[in-house]
Parts: sequence; structure tokens; C-alpha cells
Amino acid sequence: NPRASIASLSESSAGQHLFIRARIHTSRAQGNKMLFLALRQRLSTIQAVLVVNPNTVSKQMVKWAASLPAESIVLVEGTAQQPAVPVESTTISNCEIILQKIHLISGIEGRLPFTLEDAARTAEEYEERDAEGNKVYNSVGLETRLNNRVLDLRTPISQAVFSVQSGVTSLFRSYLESQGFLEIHTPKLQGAATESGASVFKVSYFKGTAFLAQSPQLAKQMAIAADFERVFEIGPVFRAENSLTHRHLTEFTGLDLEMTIEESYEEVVGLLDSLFLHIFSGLNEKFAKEIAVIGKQFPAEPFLWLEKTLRLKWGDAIALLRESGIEIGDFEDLSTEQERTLGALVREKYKTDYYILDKFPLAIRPFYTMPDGADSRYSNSYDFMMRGEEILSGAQRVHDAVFLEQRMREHGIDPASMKGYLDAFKMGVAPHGGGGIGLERVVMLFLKLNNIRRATMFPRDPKRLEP
Ligand code: AMO
Repeated sequence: NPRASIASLSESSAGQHLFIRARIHTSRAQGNKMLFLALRQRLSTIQAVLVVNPNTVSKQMVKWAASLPAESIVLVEGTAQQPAVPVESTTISNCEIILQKIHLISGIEGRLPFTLEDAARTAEEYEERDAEGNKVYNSVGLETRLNNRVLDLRTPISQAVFSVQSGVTSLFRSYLESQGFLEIHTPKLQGAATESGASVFKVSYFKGTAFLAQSPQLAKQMAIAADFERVFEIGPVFRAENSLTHRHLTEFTGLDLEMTIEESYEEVVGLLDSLFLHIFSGLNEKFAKEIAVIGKQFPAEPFLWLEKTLRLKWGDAIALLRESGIEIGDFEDLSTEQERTLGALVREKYKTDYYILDKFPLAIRPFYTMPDGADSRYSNSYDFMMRGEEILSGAQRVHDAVFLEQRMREHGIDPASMKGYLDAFKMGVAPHGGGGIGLERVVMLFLKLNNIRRATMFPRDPKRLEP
């Protein structure tokens, strides 16, 4: 028999004979003759009613069904009917089912660490008080959720978050393919650090040592040297950053791209910008329901962007910060706090949560960054920002082998440790540039989840390698 999906049922399904496999979300008995179940599939629930009936449903059956704990997986058979009062909800079906049969497919051992009802409580319900006025913290803390991640992932909010995450990678891939990019896969085991020595994980590699890739940086540039012209990769990135913050993981998913340049690095910035606009509008278009579900627990002002993206040069950003009383040097890197302040100032002045910060000081960028031809204290490099936080970092790259070697030495890198990379440049490479995006950051900031772990299925940080 075909199984119905709860999300596809509506009042017009009334009268249909249905088979549904779902989890018991909640269960409420009324006397010993009637049982109300909320059955759940992903984001959607449906009310199911089991009532004693001389031909099909015995008292024992109602009693047994009432004893099934929440989260059990059941297969039910019944008839759809219109609810007495129409249901207007993005997640609860406007259709009920009168049950004839219920089979247990997979049961629960022991007690659940928390209920999904508690896990779904909204911010206001955090403040719920009991009769004596004491605070009742029914909602579930992040640590408990992460320790019991599979259960937490079943909540409609988590289900929605990972649909949106999948939407970001799918929009990233489809846009780049439409622009002639080739998807590549580069090694995560490396002979040397790829970004900076400080944050690299060492792993034992037979009798020697290998390093986990901190970025596909060198490999994606070598793919350009190999004439692939436009490449992208979606893959894991490892950073041994020993800091517990709301936005750092030790393993995240990098959305990287690299492309040749004909005339100017504006071509890269323009493409990256169109890519983000494609992602933002695609998410709003395809995931309105998911965004609404998430917004119930994480209320956020809608993500704003402009038709023509704001480009702020480094000097303009420093001026904006100084105007608001912040003391900062011309070539000093921004702290996380200053970055956020800048985001707030930009939102106030330009009404956007998305902008490009361009022309970074050369001294605070990696060795492979191309200096600005007009003023070599700056560089042809940029960060893209969402809600005041960095989501992309990129640049035009140095493509002259002699200059590249000089830049390495200036950064204290032994060119011999990157021989394969340097050799690629000695055989000629077209001017090129690109960028790297943190997938989990884009999801966290678009949805305002406030912690990157909520946008990571099984997060890894300095204190967490499990589950
Ligand atoms: P960068 O080091 O800035 O640049 O990283 C690119 C993007 O990756 C994300 N990101 C992180 N996300 C989660 N946890 C972390 N610890 C973390 N670190 C970085 C951010 C950041 O913008 N090779 C260059 C990219 C390039 O030039 O193409 C690079 O790796 O969103």
C-alpha cells in the first residue's frame, strides 16, 4: 500500500483510506476509549484519533497504543477527515485521520533525555513561570541538545535548518555550473600547512607526519595552473583553532572557488556577489516554510540586502568606525567586536545586512594575496559580510613565481616546503582570484541562529569530538 506523506495531506484528502509511517510526537488518552496522537514526519504533524469501535478497535488496542512512548515509529491505517475546526499552521496538517490499525515499527528503550515538545519551546516560553512565580526552564540547553544530537535533530527546527543548509550548497553548485565552473575534489591530507602554521592539525602518517588541509587554497590555484579555468569545491576544512566561540569550528564545510581573470579582479568580486544574491533569493523562494518554522524559536529581523550591493573600501570602513568614536589604526585588523559594530553602522546607514569589505591592508592578508597596483599598502582582497560577520574571504592571487617566492619569504614561509605549488607557477599561470565561504556561517547568519553549532549536524570544536 502506498504510504502517505503528512505534508501532502489537506482538507481535500477527506475520505481517503491512508497508510502513514511516522513518529508519535505526542500522545493524550481520553478515558480508556479514546486516544489522540500527534504523528510527525520531519516538519509536519497530523492529529490521529483512535476510538473504541465494536467492529475494528478494541479497548485493549486503545490501551496498548496509549502505552507507546513518544518517538516510537508506528505504521497506521485509517481514514482521512476534515477537522472540526480548520487548522491554520505551517506545520500541523489541516486534515485528521481516524485510525483503524496501528503497528509498532520501532520502539524506544529507556527514557528520552528530553521531549521534542520541550526542545521546540519558543524564546518567550523560556520565561514560563509556575503557580508560585518561579521560572520554569522547560526549554533545552545547547549542551544537552548537542550531547543528544540525534534527538535534537528530529525537532522541526533542526529539520528546517538542514533543509536550508542543503539549499545553500545546491544553489552554490547550480549557480557555478551555470557559469561554466567545474567541481573538483582536492586532498585533505597535506605535506605542509596551507594557510598558516599556527592552526594546523598534525596527523601521524605511516612513519612520518601529515597535515589536515586548512583550505583547498593551494590545490585550487594549482587547478587553475592546470588550465581548468573555473573550479569550485565543497569539502571539509580543518582548523586547529583552540577557541570556543559562537562562530568557530575545528572542522567546517568550505565552499571554495577559483577562476581566471581577463582584465581585473572586479570580475571575481562581481561573480561572487551574483552568487550570493542567487543564494539569498533562492533561499527565500524555496524555503519560506522552513524559515518561518525557525523564526518561531529564533526570531530574527528579516535578512536585508540591496539591489546593488554595498562595496565599502577599507579606508571607508575605518572612517565609519572612527566617526562612531572607535580608535583604530589605518592598517590594523578589525576585532570581532569592531567587525560587528561596523555591521551595525552599515545596517543603520545603508539598510543592508550584506556588504563587501574591499581593499584590505596587504600586511594582514596571506602571502598569496595580490597587492593593489595603485597603492601596495593595500591589496586586491575582500571579505563578504552577513549581519556584521565574515562569511567569505578572498583575493586576486599573486601569479608571478618570482614575486610569489619573495612573498613567502616575507611571511616566514620556506619556499621549499611548498615546492609543488611554486613549481606550478614556474610553468606559467593566468591571472586569477577566488574566495572561500564557510557554509555553516552562511546558514547561521541568514537564519540568525546565534551559534554555529546549530547549523552543523555533528559539530566539532576544541571540546567536542562526539557524537
Ligand atoms: P579564511 O581563512 O578566511 O580564508 O576562511 C574562509 C571562510 O571560512 C569560514 N571559516 C570558518 N568557519 C567555521 N569555523 C572556522 N574556524 C572558520 N574559519 C574560517 C569563514 C571564512 O570567511 N584560503 C582562504 C579563502 C580564499 O582566499 O579563497 C581562506 O581559507 O566564513
